[in-house]
Amino acid sequence: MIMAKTPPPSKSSKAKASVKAKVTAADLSSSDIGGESPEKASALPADAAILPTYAEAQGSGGETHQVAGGDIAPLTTQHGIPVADDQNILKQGTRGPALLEDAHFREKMFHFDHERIPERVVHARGYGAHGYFELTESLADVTRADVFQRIGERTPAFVRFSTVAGSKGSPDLARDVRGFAVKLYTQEGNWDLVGNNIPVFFIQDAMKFPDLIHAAKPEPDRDFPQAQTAHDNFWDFISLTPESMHMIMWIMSDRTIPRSLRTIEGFGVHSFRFVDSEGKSIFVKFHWKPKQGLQSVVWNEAVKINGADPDFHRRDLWDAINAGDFPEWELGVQLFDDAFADSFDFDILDATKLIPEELVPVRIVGRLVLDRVVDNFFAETEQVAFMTQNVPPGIDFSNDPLLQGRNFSYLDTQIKRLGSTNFTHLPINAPKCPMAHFQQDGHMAMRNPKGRVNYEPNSWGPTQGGPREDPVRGFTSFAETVDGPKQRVRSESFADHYSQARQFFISQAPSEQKHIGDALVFELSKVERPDIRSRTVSHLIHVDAALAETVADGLGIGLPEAAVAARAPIDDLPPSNSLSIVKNGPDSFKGRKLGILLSDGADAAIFKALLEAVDDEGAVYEVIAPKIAGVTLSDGKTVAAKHKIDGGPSVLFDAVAILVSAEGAASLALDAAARDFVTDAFAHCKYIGIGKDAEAIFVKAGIAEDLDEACPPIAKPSDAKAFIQACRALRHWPREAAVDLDAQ
Ligand code: HDE
Repeated sequence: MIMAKTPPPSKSSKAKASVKAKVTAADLSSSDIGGESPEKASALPADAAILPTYAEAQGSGGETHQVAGGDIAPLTTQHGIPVADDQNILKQGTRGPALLEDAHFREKMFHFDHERIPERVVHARGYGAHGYFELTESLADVTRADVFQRIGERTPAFVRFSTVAGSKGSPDLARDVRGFAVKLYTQEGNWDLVGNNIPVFFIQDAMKFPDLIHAAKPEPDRDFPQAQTAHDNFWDFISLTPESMHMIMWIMSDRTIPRSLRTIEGFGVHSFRFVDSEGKSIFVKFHWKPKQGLQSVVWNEAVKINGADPDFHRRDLWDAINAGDFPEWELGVQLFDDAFADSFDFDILDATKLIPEELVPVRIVGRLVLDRVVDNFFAETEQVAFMTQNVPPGIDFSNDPLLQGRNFSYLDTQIKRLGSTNFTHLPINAPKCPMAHFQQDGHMAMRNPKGRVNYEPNSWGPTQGGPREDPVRGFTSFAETVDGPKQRVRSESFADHYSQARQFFISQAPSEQKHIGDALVFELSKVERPDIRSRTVSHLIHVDAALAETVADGLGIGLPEAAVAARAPIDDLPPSNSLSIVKNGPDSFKGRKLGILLSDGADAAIFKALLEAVDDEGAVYEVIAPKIAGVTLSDGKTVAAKHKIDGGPSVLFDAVAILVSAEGAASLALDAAARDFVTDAFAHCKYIGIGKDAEAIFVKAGIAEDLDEACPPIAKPSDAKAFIQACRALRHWPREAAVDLDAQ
């Protein structure tokens, strides 16, 4: 690299540089720097040190960006030509115009200009990881799918979690459905189980999907609100689409504000088919059940997490996998036949309905473990292409009109998004089993068939003629007999819109029911048109009269007339425990995070005991302190902090402990961020361990009088274990009544 220097340095002037102040850019006008003109050069003070070259300055902090003939591979262009200078455009002289001849610059800039691809039209924000699926129970009796034959066999997997409505840069804790898309690279082709963390959907027929998504996304004239359904267009569509009521109960529940991607369930949603080697078929619904248990945050916490750490979920997954705490899910199947389908109160082809586990138990047949983060986000998570139509032999579709529509959409969307029909050549999308076909050419073809033959049938024989159909091993659709007139119609068997919404609501724990009411009031309070608010409530009356009253009251409106129901709801469906998060939480604090607020002089023995207890439980901790450099404990040892207090609010932790000296407490009591730390933890019903001198903070925060049994003292080291064990309950829901006016 050439950097013009003026005047040329003599040995003596270099020596002076070490003792005299250097001339900085601020001392010179920009036109002075690097100038060639001798007049300008002479304007420098006689004893001025020479500015270092760019390379010298870069090197002064440690590594330099240049190596001359060393061991490190040289930077090259995309065509492999070694690059000597990656800092400066090729120009005429030192201050002249750039030259078109600079192929390296053009290549670098053009490539940059093309870096973005269209984000997914839905599920734009996502995060993926690699792992494997291991079969624990053979399903050979009901399906010929290769992946379900051999117990103990592992199939490579890639999973992408996502939110639905927000754009790629939206925050993780938006109230939204989570996508749970699994690609299993089976030995008979890729199987994409493209599911959600909710077992039902908003609509029954794919025809309505563009309308649903238009209504949920930012309103088209103003392009807001981003990543939220709390606006007129969404609720207008919903209130005019009663089939969405069951899904509405789910999305207004805490399912849509999960604590972690590791603590969500996954569902295939639709009824699929298994087909055995004799062509016999049985229906199947797929479930992923997290070993970590279900867990969510509360709404006020979600709002604050979005500000404190918009990447909360992706960071959590990244950290857990890198720490070796591999998230795991069990794969469960609900199997049922035509006789069950005929006797069921609802249509098994209707994706707004689920089959309660009490009616058809979930049989656990395998486990999914995520044990490797991606090497490159774009190459893997962004370019992965899931398609519902990717099912290997032995798995088939039902006639669910939503699934049928999806099977059209996904291939089309990948071609648009990835820009070529050859997206299957990308390593993340390529099958890991043998593959042979005659599809060829197109943009970015990387794997065209070898040899002379690119068609079939051909007469080039078994060695040169290429692949052939295999009627035995090949995919064969289930030979279902279907009859009827061609028509656009919704089956009468899809007409009950409220019964399962009600069943979901009555299956919730009291705190969960309260959250559903709160969420409805919150969302509808953001809706500007009163008629949309009351039309929504008119549907809730069919779900649960008390819920409708709570919401009407929260909005300050009278109870409207009940909506006209397409079919009278069944109001005595029994509650189902599997529908509640609280009833399916973990029984340990494993994989959870404790935030420890420390000050100088905090009790070292208690701190040590707390870390041991956290470790014993399989949990993790982070230290928050007034300064990022950390604190000096009572034994004189220093502990580095992970967060300065205003960068590590308590919303980032599952539980908190306050270990401070009396002096530390007195000074932290004056700090708004420290007071928020404890008041938020309290308001979000978290467990709070209170070190012996911490009281002043709680007094100043105004909650000292309210502290309850979930705020135990940690006055001595032996208290630490009991505190961490108490944290297993995750939240102290009875406190909600004390911190929420609506609950009093
Ligand atoms: Fe999707 N959906 N969807 N969807 N969906 C997409 O495909 C679509 C539906 C789901 O991490 C798109 O690659 C239609 C239900 C997930 O890459 C698109 C209909 C369920 C993901 C598309 C549905 C899902 C998508 C956008 C109704 C749960 C993210 C980008 C007929 C069972 C996959 C893309 C990933 C993505 C279409 C309904 C789940 C446009 C037409 C129901 C998890 O093809």
